[in-house]
Amino acid sequence: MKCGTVAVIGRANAGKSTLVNVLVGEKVAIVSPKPQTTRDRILGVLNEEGAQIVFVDTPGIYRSQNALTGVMMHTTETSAKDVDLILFVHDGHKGVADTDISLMKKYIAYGAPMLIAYTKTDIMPEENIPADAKKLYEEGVCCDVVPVSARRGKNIAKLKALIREMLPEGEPLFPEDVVSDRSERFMVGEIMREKILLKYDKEIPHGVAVIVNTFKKREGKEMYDVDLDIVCEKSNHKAILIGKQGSALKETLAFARKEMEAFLGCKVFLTAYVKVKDDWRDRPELMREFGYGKEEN
Ligand SMILES: Nc1nc2c(ncn2[C@@H]2O[C@H](COP(=O)(O)OP(=O)(O)O)[C@@H](O)[C@H]2O)c(=O)[nH]1
Ligand SMILES: [Mg+2]
Repeated sequence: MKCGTVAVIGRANAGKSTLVNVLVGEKVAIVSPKPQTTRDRILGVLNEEGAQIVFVDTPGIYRSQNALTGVMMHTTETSAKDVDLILFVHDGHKGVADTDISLMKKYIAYGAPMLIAYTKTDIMPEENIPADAKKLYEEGVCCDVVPVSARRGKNIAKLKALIREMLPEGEPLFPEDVVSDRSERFMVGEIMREKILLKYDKEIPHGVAVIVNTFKKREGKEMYDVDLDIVCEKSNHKAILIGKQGSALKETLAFARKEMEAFLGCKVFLTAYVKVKDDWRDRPELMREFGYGKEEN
């Protein structure tokens, strides 16, 4: 059968995690309009008749600003090596700049076959697509370009078929019922972080880490107890996260709990405390404590 790993590479916010979720058919990675949403390497596994495709969602391509983005960029780079295929995700509605072309060429040079998913075609004029494809071809980006919309599900079947074709024959790496290498415990923390990314503005979400202290099913009950620490970088951020008489936090927790319940298929009793750890994103020992830069969580 066709089996292999596909590294999903591209700029921050290009739409990588959204595309991986759509390809896998389940939410394996959180998504938000803010860059730096994905901090870890996450595997999403697509099982089909005669094929297993393992997508490696990555944090994306960054210029390193602090120790955390440094680790994130390192994760992206190591993920792009030793895979069967690189799926380069390009945000089509932003056009094609010379810097995009040099990035694409850089990853082609890594040696694995490459395919470009030119995404977000739902929010751009259709006539730009052939012009951009021509530009890529003329500039020597020698691989297939597939225009898709992850949001609308457009051309996803075609992309999947092409990926499948390009993978080698082999044995599956995961059991058939596995969709992600991440635990439910990890996803619950990520769901919390996604809701914070969606609800708060500016620099607050980027400085937030979520630590899962408790993730436990109640004995004999269809219910999970989840206790989290929401760690932020500054005490004024803590005040904003909590809001007047706790109102902002309450809303965010309710929002997160709803999705956790849908994800786990049962009730969740959610508690969370907001803590401040000054500038943790520049403190490698704290980053490690929060689980960043490790292969597994
Ligand atoms: N209109 C449109 N928006 C998209 C599409 N794919 C992703 N997005 C949005 O782009 C933003 C970044 O997506 P995300 O998957 O987190 O990007 P990543 O940083 O590359 O993983 C989110 O707000 C998504 O909802 C698409 O096909 N069409
Ligand atoms: Mg992402």
